[in-house]
Amino acid sequence: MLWSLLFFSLIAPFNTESIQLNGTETSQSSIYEDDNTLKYTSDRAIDGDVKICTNTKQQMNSWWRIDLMGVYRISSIEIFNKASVHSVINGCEIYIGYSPELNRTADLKFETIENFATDIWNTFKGNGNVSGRYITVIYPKEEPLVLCEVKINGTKEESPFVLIQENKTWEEALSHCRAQNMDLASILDANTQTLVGLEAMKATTDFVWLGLGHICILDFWFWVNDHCLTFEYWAPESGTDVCDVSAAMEKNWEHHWHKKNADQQLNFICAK
Ligand SMILES: *[C@@H]1O[C@H](CO)[C@@H](O)[C@H](O)[C@H]1NC(C)=O
Ligand SMILES: *[C@@H]1O[C@H](CO)[C@@H](O)[C@H](O)[C@H]1NC(C)=O
Ligand SMILES: *[C@@H]1O[C@H](CO)[C@@H](O)[C@H](O)[C@H]1NC(C)=O
Ligand SMILES: *[C@@H]1O[C@H](CO)[C@@H](O)[C@H](O)[C@H]1NC(C)=O
Ligand SMILES: *[C@@H]1O[C@H](CO)[C@@H](O)[C@H](O)[C@H]1NC(C)=O
Ligand SMILES: [Ca+2]
Repeated sequence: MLWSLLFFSLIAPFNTESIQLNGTETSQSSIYEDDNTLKYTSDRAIDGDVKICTNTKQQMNSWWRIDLMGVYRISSIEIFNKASVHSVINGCEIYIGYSPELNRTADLKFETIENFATDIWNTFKGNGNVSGRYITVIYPKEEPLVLCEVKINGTKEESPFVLIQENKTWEEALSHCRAQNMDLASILDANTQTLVGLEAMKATTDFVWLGLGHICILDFWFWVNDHCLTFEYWAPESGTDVCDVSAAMEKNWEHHWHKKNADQQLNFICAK
């Protein structure tokens, strides 16, 4: 009994799980097509078969990317390539981040691939403490990128946000959250922006209310829970400030914020 307690307390900090990749989305810079018109698409890196591979065209900065559909702290990334032409991928860089756009400046580098060996699993551990939603493998050379199979371990970050699939004005939405001891969601950084975005994807309306209100006469934006507006993610064409607007996040893709008439009836996101 004591021994097992000791055992678990010793291994607990290093506990990680293999991430289920079947609900994720992959993409890559281009798709190589062979003489039989077989397309070497990005999903072939997570199909469970080490003999079936992705392959981009030969180009500078070829990349492969996975959207984990959640925020994870990544503890290891394993890559298997069967021996064949272009299968040694030394020099590739692995990035982890929150940016829906491919942007190496915004992302954190996990590791640069070195000493890559074919026909075995190559394990990359980074520094064991990098979080994000997107993992990108970039080849900063003029080479095609080949990946036969990728496995990822990490810990999923619990989200404090919950989408309410009811259509309400901004004021009604705020009351609804508060009646349940919650508040309309505040976004303070790229991490919370991503967690809120993941909830917004489930909405039945094209936009969802955030806890970001506007005082017209002062032209002042405020989070309903009094946090300072330090991080901003307005759509480029979100418009000039007019009266009676509040901020809503777009359901799709980049999850930019828009200024919407506060009387519109939208789904909304509460924070626990
Ligand atoms: C990933 O996690 C699985 C358990 O889910 C474990 O068996 C495997 O050894 C882990 N891989 C690494 C590289 O730590
Ligand atoms: C992924 O696979 C697991 C186990 O086979 C299953 O429980 C889960 O529902 C699947 N998820 C998706 C999004 O398909
Ligand atoms: C990439 O990210 C950096 C840092 O977040 C940002 O300043 C820059 O505008 C981004 N570039 C693009 C093209 O989005
Ligand atoms: C991981 O990083 C976060 C934020 O960057 C930091 O707060 C935390 O202490 C780090 N944890 C470990 C175990 O290094
Ligand atoms: C909310 O509005 C959307 C879009 O107009 C609609 O599809 C959905 O059924 C509405 N939901 C409810 C609960 O009324
Ligand atoms: Ca495969």
